[in-house]
Amino acid sequence: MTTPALLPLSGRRIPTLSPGASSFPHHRATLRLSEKFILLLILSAFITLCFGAFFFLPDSSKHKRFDLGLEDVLIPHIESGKEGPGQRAVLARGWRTRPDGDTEEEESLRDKIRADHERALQEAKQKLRKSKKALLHEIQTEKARVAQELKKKDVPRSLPPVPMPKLVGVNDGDPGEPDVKEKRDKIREMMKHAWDSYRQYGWGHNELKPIAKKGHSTNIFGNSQMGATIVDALDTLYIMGLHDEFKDGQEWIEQNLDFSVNAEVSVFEVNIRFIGGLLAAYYLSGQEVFKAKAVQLAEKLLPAFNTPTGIPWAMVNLKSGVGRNWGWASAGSSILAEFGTLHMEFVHLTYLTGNPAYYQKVMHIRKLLAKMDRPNGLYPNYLNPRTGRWGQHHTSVGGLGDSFYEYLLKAWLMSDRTDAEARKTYDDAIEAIERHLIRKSNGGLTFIGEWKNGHLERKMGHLTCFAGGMFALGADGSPGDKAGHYLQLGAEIAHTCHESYDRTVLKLGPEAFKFDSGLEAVAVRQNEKYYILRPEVIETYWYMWRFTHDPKYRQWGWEAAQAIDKYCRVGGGFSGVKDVYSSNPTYDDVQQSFFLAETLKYLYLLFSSDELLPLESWVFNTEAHPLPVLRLANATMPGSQAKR
Ligand code: DMJ
Repeated sequence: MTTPALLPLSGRRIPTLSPGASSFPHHRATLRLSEKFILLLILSAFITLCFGAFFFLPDSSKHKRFDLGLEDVLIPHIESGKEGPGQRAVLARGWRTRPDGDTEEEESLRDKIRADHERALQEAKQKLRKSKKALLHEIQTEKARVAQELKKKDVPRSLPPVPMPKLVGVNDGDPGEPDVKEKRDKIREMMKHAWDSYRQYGWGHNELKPIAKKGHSTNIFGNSQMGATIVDALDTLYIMGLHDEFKDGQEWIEQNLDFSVNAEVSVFEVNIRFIGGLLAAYYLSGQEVFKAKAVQLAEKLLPAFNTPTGIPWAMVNLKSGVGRNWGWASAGSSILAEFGTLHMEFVHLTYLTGNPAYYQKVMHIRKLLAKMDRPNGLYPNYLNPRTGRWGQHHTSVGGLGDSFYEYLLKAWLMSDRTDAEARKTYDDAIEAIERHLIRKSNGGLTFIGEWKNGHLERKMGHLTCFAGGMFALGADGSPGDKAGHYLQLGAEIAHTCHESYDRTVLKLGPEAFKFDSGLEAVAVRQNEKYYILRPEVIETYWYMWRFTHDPKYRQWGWEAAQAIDKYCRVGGGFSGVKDVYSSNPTYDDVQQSFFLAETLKYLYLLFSSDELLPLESWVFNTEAHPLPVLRLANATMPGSQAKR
């Protein structure tokens, strides 16, 4: 269209001008210039018009589609005499094409477009008048606003209100007798030292290096800095009445605990320490923030269950949701004590949120295990989440197996003893364990060994010592007339584990001890002689104390507390020791978060009255976080049809 209009400007027509033109070359040239100028003006006016028409005229094709769409929806109803919902309003607004092809709405649409253009132009002009500094400031403010919005999206929707279970026994637990009170005060002082040191040197880090006086973390938390010690310690602080410290921890959680981190964490550890810790803090204090954070974190763990079998991966990346298993685990397996230690927390999550997903995930695991063959009735520690087959046939009530059995029993207790399936599974498993793994040493010590490919290894781990408490806790409700038997078994394990402490120089227990070749409850290998502030032996003392009130359990607990204070206490907190048989121990320089969550809590409870957190109303998760019994006798959990 433009090309023909430009042709006259070329030199080809100039020779055809009037004869006089040659005698007035300059004038002729002037005339030609004015001519060009006028043509140029006309041309630009024409182009402007075209552009104007292009931008300002409404897109009739869109209108056609819109009309068609509405008619498609409405006309069948009109013709059939049935008016669709809202149809009258649509017709009244006149969204039909008039015969002249123009509607009032089209006109008003055009006006609106014009007005919008005008406003945008004005805004742009105003912006350009501003200084560079003011513009930069505006951009920053806008960026901050968007970031804030995005953050808000991460906060879970407000959760449905649920009836709070009746909380019994959240009190001071004053033991009465002054000498017991004095011991309890000492434990509280130890907690203060551990907490204050972490507060000063490791705040916000997962754990503390009490000698180097700086933060510490292990691979179970990936490269995150999620304040594991704060979350793990909260309920202990609360129970001990350390309310300023509790508030301090709460504030940190409110302001800093963020799970949108690119970190690959252990699903099990994060569940028992973080979710368990947050839920317990929520129930004890009633502060909503803990519940909200627990749910936020739980949502981040759910992708770990996306495996062919629904058996979760051991680790999950909190940001990407990608899961995998530990490289050292038999043939890419998941670990029994890891995928089998989710039930308590996940049932509470469903209870608190009304979201059946958590309950369904753990019930699916239970159903799947129930269908599998078990060698000698025993559960191997390894299960491949891709194939659903057992890995190496290695069974343990210590590391890799322990809390799986614990959670079967506690699922039953937590359900107000209604989850009969859990109780039966526990009873069957314990029966097989007694038959194949529990023996008496030549010196008369009852121990729990490990089953490895058809033979019994006569070695017991510090971790296994928790089982004394478990047997005592499960005694009431055991099949037949075996309550006395299991209480006795608990007492025997407590005694054996006490021996493992008593036979060392430091009066602290080794990581593993043997019952072989004349050895009784002592460690042999150098790398089994360490004590890393673990709770299991003290945990068993506490359960045994609650069920028997035999004073020896308080006595043994006090011996352990004194040994910890004497040999593990350093300027910057408490440290593990590398050799409990050496009078001159070296430190491992780690203050484990479970020392505050479990070891000190069980000691404190040991020197408190039974009215503090009674076992009829509270069930402690495997990290010693108390969760209330859910008395749902006539109710069913949302989604109680287990599915993935
Ligand atoms: C804790 O994290 C838990 O008790 C877990 O079940 C096993 N071991 C550590 C403490 O030893």
